Amino acid sequence: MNLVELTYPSVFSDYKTIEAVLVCDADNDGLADIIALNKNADKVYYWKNSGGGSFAVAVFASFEGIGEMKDGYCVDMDGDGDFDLIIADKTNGIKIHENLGSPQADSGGTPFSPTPINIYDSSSERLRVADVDDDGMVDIVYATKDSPDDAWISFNLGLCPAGKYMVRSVVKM
Ligand SMILES: [Ca+2]
Ligand SMILES: [Ca+2]
Ligand SMILES: [Ca+2]
Repeated sequence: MNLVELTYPSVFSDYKTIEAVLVCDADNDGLADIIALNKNADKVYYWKNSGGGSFAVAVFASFEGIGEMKDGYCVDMDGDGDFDLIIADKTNGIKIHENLGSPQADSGGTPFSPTPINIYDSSSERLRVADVDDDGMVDIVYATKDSPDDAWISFNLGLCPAGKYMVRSVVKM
């Protein structure tokens, strides 16, 4: 097999404190967009994929409850067909920003709600998602600084009558 060196465009540079880079089709147009979490600037950066290898200029979103972001994940938490944004924050814990389906002025033009759904309120640095209990709904597995020897799970309970999804309180492993 012959390997070739690829050239590639630089989507972002000079962002020195980005802690996590996420890729998902946030605006549901069939093209993967880029989201970066800046731990020191308290900002979520969002590059919309314009097609043909180019990306729109980043927008900078400030969400409620952001302190020092360390990790994140994009996944459809509520099963409505769009990617929601989960953030693990060293200061403020685990929060979900629901994808509302259209650009939100209060969240820098991203489709994510600026107001989070709180999952866990204390220091969290890493998270993963999986349907741990095999009920068809994605659950959140994470580590916290308060309890460094343990992993925790928040189980997704799905839609409640008000049309919002809920997550059961943490289960210590
Ligand atoms: Ca897109
Ligand atoms: Ca969703
Ligand atoms: Ca589940």
